[in-house]
Amino acid sequence: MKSSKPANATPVSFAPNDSQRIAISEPKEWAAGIPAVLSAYKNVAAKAGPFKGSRLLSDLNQLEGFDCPGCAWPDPLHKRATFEFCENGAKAVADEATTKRADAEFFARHSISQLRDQSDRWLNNQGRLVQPMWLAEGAEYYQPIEWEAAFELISEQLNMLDNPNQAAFYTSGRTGNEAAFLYQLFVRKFGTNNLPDCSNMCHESSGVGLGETIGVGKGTVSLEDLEHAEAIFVFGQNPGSNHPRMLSSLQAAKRRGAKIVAINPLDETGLKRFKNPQEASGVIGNGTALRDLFLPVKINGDVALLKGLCKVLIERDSQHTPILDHDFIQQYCHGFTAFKADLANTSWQDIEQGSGITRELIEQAATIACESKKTICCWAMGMTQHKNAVANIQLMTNFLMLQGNLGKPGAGVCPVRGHSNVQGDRTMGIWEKPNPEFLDALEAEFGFKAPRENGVDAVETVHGMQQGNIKVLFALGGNFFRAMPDHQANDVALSQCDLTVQVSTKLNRSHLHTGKQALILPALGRTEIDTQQSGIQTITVENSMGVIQTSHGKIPPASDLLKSEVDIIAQLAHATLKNDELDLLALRTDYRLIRDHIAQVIPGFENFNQRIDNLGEFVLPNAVRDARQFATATGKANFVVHDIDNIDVPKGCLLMMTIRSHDQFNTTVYTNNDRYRGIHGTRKVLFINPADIKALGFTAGQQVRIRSHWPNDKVAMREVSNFVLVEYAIPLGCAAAYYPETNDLIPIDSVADKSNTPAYKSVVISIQAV
Ligand SMILES: Nc1nc2c(c(=O)[nH]1)N[C@H]1C(S)=C(S)[C@@H](COP(=O)(O)OP(=O)(O)OC[C@H]3O[C@@H](n4cnc5c(=O)[nH]c(N)nc54)[C@H](O)[C@@H]3O)O[C@H]1N2
Ligand SMILES: Nc1nc2c(c(=O)[nH]1)N[C@H]1C(S)=C(S)[C@@H](COP(=O)(O)OP(=O)(O)OC[C@H]3O[C@@H](n4cnc5c(=O)[nH]c(N)nc54)[C@H](O)[C@@H]3O)O[C@H]1N2
Ligand SMILES: [Mo]
Repeated sequence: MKSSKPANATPVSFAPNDSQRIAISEPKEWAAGIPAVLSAYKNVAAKAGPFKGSRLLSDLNQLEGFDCPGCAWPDPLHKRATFEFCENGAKAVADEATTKRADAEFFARHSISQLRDQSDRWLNNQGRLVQPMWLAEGAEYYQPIEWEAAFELISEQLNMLDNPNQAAFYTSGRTGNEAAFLYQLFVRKFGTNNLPDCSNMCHESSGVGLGETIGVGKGTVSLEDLEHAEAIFVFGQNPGSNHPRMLSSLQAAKRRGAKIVAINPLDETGLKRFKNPQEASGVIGNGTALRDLFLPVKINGDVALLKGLCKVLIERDSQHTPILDHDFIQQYCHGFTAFKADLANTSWQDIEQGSGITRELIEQAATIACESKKTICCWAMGMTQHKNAVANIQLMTNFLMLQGNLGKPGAGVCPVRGHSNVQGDRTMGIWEKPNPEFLDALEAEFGFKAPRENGVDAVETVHGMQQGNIKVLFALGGNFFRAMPDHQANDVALSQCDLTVQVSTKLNRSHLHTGKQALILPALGRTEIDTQQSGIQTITVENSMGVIQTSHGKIPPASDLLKSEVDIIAQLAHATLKNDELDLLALRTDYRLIRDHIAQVIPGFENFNQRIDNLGEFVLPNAVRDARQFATATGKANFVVHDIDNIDVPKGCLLMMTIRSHDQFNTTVYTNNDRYRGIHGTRKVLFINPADIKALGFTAGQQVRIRSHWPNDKVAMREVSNFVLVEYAIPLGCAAAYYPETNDLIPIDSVADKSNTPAYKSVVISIQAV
């Protein structure tokens, strides 16, 4: 059954063809409504079966149910509607609760190279992983392995390393707080801070940017604030697909008279009009118009746009009509004079050219800000995944600071997080750059010396593997290979590792691009009942607005062989840290014991168990929101000067962003459709302005190759093929394609300044005929 596999012998297919009957239609004018409800029920019924399916939906996001494994959008505090879920949450749940199984027999039938030729959709559709699998060195097929043997193999490889920094421990954002805390404790006891996570690819720029400007790397608003705001600016976000429940909050704000401004190269359907499926009028009526103003900013044009907005606010401010909050600026801010001087020196020509938005439109947006006493900026990946992403975040914060829109009801910053517990994992210490106070508290609680040297982030992990400095990659969830840019670099890097381990629920491409040996360890999902020695366990998560909530699995596990993430980490720690006096195995018997430790180590978690026993959820403190305290170097909220530094796009090239469709969760592709954008049957499309199609000498519907260009690229040519040109309302010179099919076009070194986040949304491309 086995054959030898020299690294990279087979041509690697990074975007296998998976197109069905392709149909392209006009983008939709409204989101949700009946089609969303039907889609939710159809998905759970088809994958989990009608009985289990409706049970799942009735437990989803309920106080006694489980937290949605989809996005991190919050639930209303201490109250829930009967149906507190969205279409895409239902898809995430259905996908986990599928009745299909990728078992040992499946792996015996499919070699690694055969599986590589399959699409992400096909891989995910094979069902739940149900037993530990091992890929021996040189083998073409995975084979079953006992849990004990798997832990022994990992501990043996870890203990063979010259030093602990030769291992990296990745986390994706579905991991609950208890598992995350235990994991970082194990990793630090093992002796490294090499804890890269999906945050490095996601909101890292927000954390870095906000840390410098306001001293808190998290958002400062609650759900209530959002619903009471007078103006909401939504930058670089597509909530209709990625945070559908946010539309209900926007609707509530609108009904109270708020104005909404959408800043996006695409006029996303979800921000146009919303038919709330919870309401009768949402089913039969016309729904609620959401955005009042749409600014079709050029990709990467937000710095220029924000400078324009701030410039108008300052120019319009006078004694007669005060626009700025001078008391706030005086008392709480630093650097205003330099910021004001920089804006005075920034010409309208540069602003218009850099943003692609006319002064007139920027003035209109500024008027909405001027008329509002409570403004919120929301944002997601459209702001964080560019070279100048940190500047984007800081200028949004500065824009709010001008009018004192921080630390008061109805106002503030709202970075909308991705994975359901990505924010919580960071709070629990999943961070390659831990702060000293955290490590001090960890040492005091557990009586050991924690490593103090910073570890590697996700991009540095690839570099480390490339250079042979990292030899073991352990991944708690996620799809590291596929989610990262530059598959060519990443494939070679991974193949040089001695061992790669994936703790997973579903089959994905990271199981196919591995180290010399590889393991798949199947884990319980969020929806499943987690039984340990002391009984059924509860876990906790932190949503995008700093609320800690409980989650209780409700359905029987997909297999008796599955282990919880807590159990897996405890057993791995036990096997690896052989003479450790702390009994990590004891902690898995009752997750309350882990929470007692968290309460001792992490500020804001005092009396953790009692508080969740009483109310099921509580709000973490936030110095900016609660007390207008800014833990920055100056002790104040900082205005920061940034130049307009647009990406240089050569003539004949376009700037491409990589985005999500309505039917995927990150690298998990459910179908080849993107209902709101009018795409059916394929993911290999390039959205492009009709005038650009013409100017470049192509025709709509034509199949093309996409090539990327980056001056410092070490790879001679990057190309993906058979993409269909789709005419779309997108600014001239811009294009969009889906992630992850286009990830190989992005060089590993093309990253954001300071945050090191891959610049997934600033890719210079050219198109060629096939
Ligand atoms: N159903 C579903 N839900 C999800 C996910 C999923 O894949 N599926 N993923 C989860 C995760 S991990 C995350 S991080 C979030 C992602 O949520 P989003 O950030 O909404 O996801 P993207 O599709 O990356 O969308 C980015 C948006 O930014 C815009 N954009 C791109 N470049 C620019 C720019 O330069 N300027 C401006 N102003 N806009 C720009 C794009 O047009 C697009 O509307 O969603 C989370 N929720
Ligand atoms: N080009 C491009 N690339 C991007 C982005 C982009 O916008 N453009 N976005 C980036 C962003 S924002 C993010 S967050 C990353 C996402 O990066 P990741 O978080 O690494 O990727 P996911 O696709 O969310 O991971 C999916 C896998 O997680 C596993 N899984 C699901 N649930 C569980 C669970 O409960 N437990 C365990 N152990 N495993 C589970 C399943 O096996 C599934 O196949 O991708 C990044 N990559
Ligand atoms: Mo994300």
